[in-house]
Order: sequence, then structure tokens, then C-alpha cells
Amino acid sequence: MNIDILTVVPELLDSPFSHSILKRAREKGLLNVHLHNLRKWAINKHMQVDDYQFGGGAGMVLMPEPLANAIDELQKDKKFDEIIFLTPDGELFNQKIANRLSLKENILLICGHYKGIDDRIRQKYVTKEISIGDYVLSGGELAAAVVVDAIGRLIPGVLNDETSALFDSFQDNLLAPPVYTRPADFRGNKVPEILLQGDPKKVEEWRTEQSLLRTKERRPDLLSEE
Ligand code: 6GU
Repeated sequence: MNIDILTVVPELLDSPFSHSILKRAREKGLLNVHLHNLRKWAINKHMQVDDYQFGGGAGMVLMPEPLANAIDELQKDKKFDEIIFLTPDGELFNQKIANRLSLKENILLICGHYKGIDDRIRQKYVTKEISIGDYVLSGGELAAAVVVDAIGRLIPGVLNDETSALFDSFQDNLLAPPVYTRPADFRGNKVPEILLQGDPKKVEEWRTEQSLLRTKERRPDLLSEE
């Protein structure tokens, strides 16, 4: 899978994909992330990519020309399955969207900044708009990092049996059960006995029960989703 990211602050995204699971995914060639600095398509020698908004009001808006020229140029090389704009007024990101996106071949992520991007770009180019939660970030970059991480680990071949995504929280609308490791007795706090007895069927039942309990307690809303 190829993910191209258009941003005015590529530095913010240097590190998030260079460690752990995503690093391995890139090394295996299963995930290719390309960062593009929007200023490469600036309209003048002052490297301008933003301007005041028509009608007045505080905050700059990313201009349509640099974005359109950037997207046009990137589209010469590949046909994007989705052109996604990261924005607090987008569709709320969740595991279902991550699952779907993980099956795509080419994705372009556009990170807004300041007040956002000229709406004509949203109408002409953008195929999907995503928000990662009901709060405002100063730009789309950290949201892009979240989306790429969530998608990247789901790409077939990235996780092995041990790290399998099948048992993640949310994969079946249930939160994950609690986990424990050695020692079995930590300062008088003992690991649930059933996990030590070595009966895989009992362990499985216990985990399902714990998942349900946790979900009922913390996220009852998940249980009523289809
Ligand atoms: Cl995708 N962008 C920004 N700027 N803020 C956000 C967001 C995205 N999702 C939640 N808050």
C-alpha cells in the first residue's frame, strides 16, 4: 500500500512511521509512506501557500492552486483510491473505516493547517473527510499519523499471529480483556487463577466475559452498534 501525505509541516511526520510495527511494514515493502511539502508547489518566491479568507475573519486558508497543482502532479504517477482530507468536521474515524482503508492500494492524505483549505479543493478533489475526534488540533498532521498507524498495522502481512489484529479492541465492537505477565504475584496482587491453569478453553471464556464486562462498564454505546 502507498500512502502519500501532503503537508506544510512534513517534519511533524518524520518519526511516527519509523519505529516498531510501521517501521517493519515499510522495511518489508508492505507500506510505502511518501511525505510531500506543499511549499514545493508554492505560488511565488515567498513560498506562499496560504492567504486571508474572503469575507474577513481571523486565520489563513491554504490556497487552491498549490493544492491542485500538487494533487495533479501526484496523480500523474498513480491513481488514488481515496483522497482524504483530515479535518475536525470530517467523518469520525473508527476501526471499521481503518479496516476498509487498509485494503486500498493508493491513498493520498491532505493535512490542513490554519483555518483549513479552500473549499473548492474539497469539492473537486477530496473523496473522503476524516476527523479523529471531537477536539481541535492545530493541523492535520497528527491526525494523519493516527490514521496511517491504524491502517498500516492492518495491511495483510504486517502483523504476525502473535500481534494479530483479530483480537484488538473494537474489532468486534468489544474492548480487549485485561492482560498480565510475570510475576504471577506482584506485591501481593495475584494474576487471575484461571490464566495460570493452562486450559485454553477456560481462558478463552474468561477473556470473552471480561471483554463484555469492560465494554458494558466503559463503552455501553459499542454494544448497541451493528
Ligand atoms: Cl483530522 N484535524 C484537525 N486539525 N483537528 C482535528 C482532527 C483533524 N480530528 C480531530 N481534531
